[in-house]
Amino acid sequence: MERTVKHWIFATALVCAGTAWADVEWVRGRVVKVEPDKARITLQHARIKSIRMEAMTMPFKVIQPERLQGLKVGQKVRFTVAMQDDHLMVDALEPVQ
Ligand SMILES: [Cu+2]
Repeated sequence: MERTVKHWIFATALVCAGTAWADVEWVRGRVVKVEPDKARITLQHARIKSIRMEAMTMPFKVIQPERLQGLKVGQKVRFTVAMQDDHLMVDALEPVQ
């Protein structure tokens, strides 16, 4: 858990430092935990090139919590990330086959 939090802080710091944020990048992931009441989802995600984040499992806040409806643990998804209030957040999120 602590390691996950460190990844989170590191990623946020990277983005705040001015990492290029050009194209929207769809990232592949798998649902580890869904917490709609906290607008949060934990994803095991592939590398996110745009923010130079390696593949890992970490929690994300979700801009639109309604996107979490119907998601199940173990489900494969694709998602995009965006900065909101200085936090890295999941923007679009959808199941994939
Ligand atoms: Cu990550």
